[in-house]
Amino acid sequence: MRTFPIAVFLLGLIFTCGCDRRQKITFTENDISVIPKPKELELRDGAFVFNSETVFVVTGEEQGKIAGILTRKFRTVAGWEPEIATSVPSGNYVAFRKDDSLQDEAYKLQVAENRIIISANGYSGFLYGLESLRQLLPAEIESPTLQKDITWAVPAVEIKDSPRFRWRGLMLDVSRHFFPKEYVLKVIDGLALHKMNVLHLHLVDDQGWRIEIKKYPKLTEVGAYRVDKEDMHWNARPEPKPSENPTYGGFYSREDIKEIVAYAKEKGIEVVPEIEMPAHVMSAIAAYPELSCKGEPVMVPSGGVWPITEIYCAGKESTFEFLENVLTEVMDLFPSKYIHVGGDEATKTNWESCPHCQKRIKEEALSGVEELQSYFMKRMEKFISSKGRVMLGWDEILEGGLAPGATVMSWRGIQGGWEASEQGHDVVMTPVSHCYFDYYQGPQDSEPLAFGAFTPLNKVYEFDPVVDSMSVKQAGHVLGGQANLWSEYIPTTSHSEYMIYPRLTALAETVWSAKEDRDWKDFTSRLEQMFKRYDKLGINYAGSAYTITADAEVDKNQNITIVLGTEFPDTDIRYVLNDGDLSAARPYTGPIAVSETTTIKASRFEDEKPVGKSL
Ligand code: TNX
Repeated sequence: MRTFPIAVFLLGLIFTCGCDRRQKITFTENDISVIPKPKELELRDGAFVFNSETVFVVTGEEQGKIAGILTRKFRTVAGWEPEIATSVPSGNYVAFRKDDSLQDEAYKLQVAENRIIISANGYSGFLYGLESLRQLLPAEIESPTLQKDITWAVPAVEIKDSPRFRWRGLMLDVSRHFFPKEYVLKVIDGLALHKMNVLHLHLVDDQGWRIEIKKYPKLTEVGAYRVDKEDMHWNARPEPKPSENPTYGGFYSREDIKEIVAYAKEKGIEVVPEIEMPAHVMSAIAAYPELSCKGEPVMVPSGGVWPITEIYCAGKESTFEFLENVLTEVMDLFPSKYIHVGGDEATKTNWESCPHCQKRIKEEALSGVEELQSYFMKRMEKFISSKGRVMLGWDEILEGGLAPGATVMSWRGIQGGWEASEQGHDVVMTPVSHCYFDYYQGPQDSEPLAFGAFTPLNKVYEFDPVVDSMSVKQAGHVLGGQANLWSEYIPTTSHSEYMIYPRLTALAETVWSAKEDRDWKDFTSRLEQMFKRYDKLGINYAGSAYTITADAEVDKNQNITIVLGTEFPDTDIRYVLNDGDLSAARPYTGPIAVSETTTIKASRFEDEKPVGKSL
């Protein structure tokens, strides 16, 4: 990575050459804030300026689709739309060039004053080249309305870029709370902006079955709805009574799923379905009680259930027949290489006392219920791999022996991923320590209710899917990383966005960019530019990283000082003591000494004005 002078020169119009577009505009590196950070970026002199005469030159329908993503934006914000053509004009064009020497997903973006060339070996590379180009344009390109007096200039650069990991994912739990299809499509747009390429949909859990299955209509008729107890804390919701009406919920029809999958594909994203088993399935058992050991009726729970004992029976053949039928329909709808079958958090007390399960243990010469779960998962793995797909499961699938072709998603920490990779299996790292976006991202008293643990932005930025203690061989099995957004405490789409952004921005950089390029200060300054894009895109991101925190420090002489800070370096914090007014605030330059009861009022300032939450 080269460094460039920091001073900002915007020389504006130095010369105009007959046509409007040959303006001389000079950018500096500070004007460039692409996230995730490209591998190599060289700033050149000058700029390319888009105008109504600009042409996108494509070969074939796929490139046309990619070009359309940006040309449509110009239609909205500029009132004109660059033409998409197949022949190269003399200048003022963006051309896609196939370059088979580049690896999958890699791209080269060359911006010169008279033309832009995006080179790649295929769809994803072209798409990522375009996404980088989009981030080089003024943030107004993201606006939903016509923008006046904007010069659509892009700095002359040469970018050579490719991802560090091939799995760059986000999981949405659409079971604990259901989110409409339109929101899922919006999340896909957000993922594409960050060059993420996997959307994992957690479609099944105790509190709701969210995908239409033709052969088992009750899964959604019954399993998709619960008694509405949304006014109560998730873990304080009483068991529903048969007299109560299940009205709260929803599901994706087959048509919805097809639309989501197709939309995601256009944005370079694979949608990986998760069909949980053998636990987290009370919604299915509510629909078809015979799937459990006891076969007794249950209702879809309205909130938390712990421990999870109401699970599929692993003894009856009919359970496997059901699951194979369900997975067959799921695989018809999702072309993804990976099919996630959950496997987590099964409490197997019912298996201990179930005659069917005990018979199975005996017949298969298994050591007990742990190995019975392993039998269960191995059977599913055989079925899934017979269809040419790869089974993926949470790290519990290691217990009692891992199925031969399985890939492991390591969530309880890194240990599962470590072990599975040592056994020669591929892994996706999603440790709770860095990747759980249902955890708090700021001080609890200034945040909406969340799962009671803490994953601030800077913690996410420290994530590394490869652990130091892994051998080179193990590291080779790490496909990448993923954030998980469990939705027990997230009832609305705007709240969901709040939990995703900007932590997704940090995660995207950890799974795309080179590890040695990680630089918190540089990241936060680029992030501030990204916030402008989020504003225009109507994304409800969290400003939690700006929240001012106060820590008291006591030295050995009992002197007390108060340290103020935010997650952002160089924040302009100002404060007043006791009853002072913020308009008279003085800049915070270091720890504040206090010797008696003192009230400190502090705020972040921008352009001499207090912004965000004050403390
Ligand atoms: C653990 S991660 C779970 C989920 C919860 C989550 C809450 C995993 C495989 N299981 O069922 O929603 O914790 O953070």
